[in-house]
Amino acid sequence: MTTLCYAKSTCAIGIHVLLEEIGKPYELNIVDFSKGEQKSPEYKKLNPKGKVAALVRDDGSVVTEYAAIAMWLALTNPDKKLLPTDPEGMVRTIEALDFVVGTVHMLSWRMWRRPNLYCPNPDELEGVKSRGEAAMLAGFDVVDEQLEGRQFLCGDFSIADTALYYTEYWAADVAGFPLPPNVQAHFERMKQRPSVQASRKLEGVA
Ligand SMILES: N[C@@H](CCC(=O)N[C@@H](CS)C(=O)NCC(=O)O)C(=O)O
Repeated sequence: MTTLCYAKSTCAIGIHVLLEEIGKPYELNIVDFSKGEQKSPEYKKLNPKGKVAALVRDDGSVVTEYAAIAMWLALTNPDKKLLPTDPEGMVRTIEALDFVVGTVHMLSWRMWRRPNLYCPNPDELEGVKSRGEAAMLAGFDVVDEQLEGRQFLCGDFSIADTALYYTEYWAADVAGFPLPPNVQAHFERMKQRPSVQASRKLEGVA
């Protein structure tokens, strides 16, 4: 059965939301970061990168990287309309998703969350965190403009919105950063979806 390698408070949250949107049976392989399981030889046999999310497909093959997993799920479940089929719609969706994953998550949040990976000097950690926070909020400002007059990032709900949701969750619920108005409204809209409610239940947040 399709299995999502998942750890709490990680970007795998967004893939979990997608699996809930699709509604087909799946399993979770909970990877316990507090025990370092993501770097264990056993897990690295599944994903040599030692990261989540990773999706084990029905044939046992593994897909990693948020965009690739999300595209796979969207393309193999076309009835769920998670990715536009016209070239312009598709490219705009990937553009929005990649900005969230590549910039808001990887180049901003990660710096705030794990400043020690960027700087060995303990005296400079707070400065690194501040730069990560500023970069994340600047990223949300870009997203805020894109959301002006829209319910979802690319008009209709898509895989890009699930990526935005996990970064909103981190910013608002984990870090307590203020979200700009359109992003906050998107976050509230996402929390109305049963898929996101299932995610929040798993994460243990209201
Ligand atoms: N570029 C990857 C990023 C995956 C990633 O960084 N995952 C983090 C959790 S959000 C992780 O597994 N980190 C484990 C570690 O660094 O030890 C993707 O798009 O899926």
